[in-house]
Amino acid sequence: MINEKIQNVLNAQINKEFYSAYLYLAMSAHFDEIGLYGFSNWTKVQAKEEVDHGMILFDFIIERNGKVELSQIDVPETILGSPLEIFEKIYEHEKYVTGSINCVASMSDEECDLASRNFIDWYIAEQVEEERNAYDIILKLKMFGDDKAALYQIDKELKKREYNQHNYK
Ligand code: OFO
Repeated sequence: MINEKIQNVLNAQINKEFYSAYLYLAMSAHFDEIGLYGFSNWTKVQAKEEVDHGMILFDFIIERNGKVELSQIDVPETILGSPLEIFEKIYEHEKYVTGSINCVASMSDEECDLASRNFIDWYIAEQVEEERNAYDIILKLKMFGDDKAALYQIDKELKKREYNQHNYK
């Protein structure tokens, strides 16, 4: 059975993953409103992945005979700014989530909960990818974002992102 301290941080992490989904959905709606449909697609796909992240935690707590406790999801901030500013926010947010995942890992070590420690490794690797994906788009936007034709090309590229369900096992 999972210990209570780890159960609490995993439940808190579920909330953070679903908040992330809300945040990306708010961004997706904003990009739709201004006609950047590729950016909208990219952030919508990301929102679905965040739901997967939350559900993997949900299933793990149950698998460990623990108790899932869902809490209120905050309303995401109003999304304003250029695509570059929004992706800088995404990068900051993902760095925050990485910090939170790292805390779950070190707490699992402290509590000698090796099953949770092993489980959270998947998230540690996932966060490397999440940060890199956002950073990669920031680099493109910094290089070409002021040029409307280039922005149109980046938007077309982001339209190609497809959702693939994330599974832990
Ligand atoms: Fe779940 O990784 Fe982003 O927030």
